[in-house]
Amino acid sequence: MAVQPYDPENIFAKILRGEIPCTKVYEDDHVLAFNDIAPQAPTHVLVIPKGSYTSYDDFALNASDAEIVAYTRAIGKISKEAGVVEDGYRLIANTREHGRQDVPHLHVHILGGEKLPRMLP
Ligand code: IU
Repeated sequence: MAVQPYDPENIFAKILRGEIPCTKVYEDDHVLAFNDIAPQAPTHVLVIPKGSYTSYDDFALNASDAEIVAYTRAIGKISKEAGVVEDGYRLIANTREHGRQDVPHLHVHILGGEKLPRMLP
């Protein structure tokens, strides 16, 4: 399947434009984070870059160094502020069709607050 261009009508783009509300947990110049609407664990935060990046590969290959540093650092900060660092947590970036990515704007899930089910790999 061909790589699709960024869709500005995806739900996270609408959240970034303020057209749809979210429960914000963190924001800086490059990053927004909010609670997942259907949490799969006591802590379930989605962290998104503000730039229009479809998926992890798009971001990693096309974002500026400043955006990449900000995003990486924000994921660390939010995990710490959520209180999951000591006991542990999981980061997930479902990517494109085979990765079962539903929303085509890069998002990393931060999951924690309980011992999570084992998963592949
Ligand atoms: P995925 O990795 O693309 O499958 O994850 C999308 C997530 O976005 C999923 O966990 C949804 O519960 C979540 N979500 C949301 O938080 N708010 C929304 O309005 C919609 C999806 I649509």
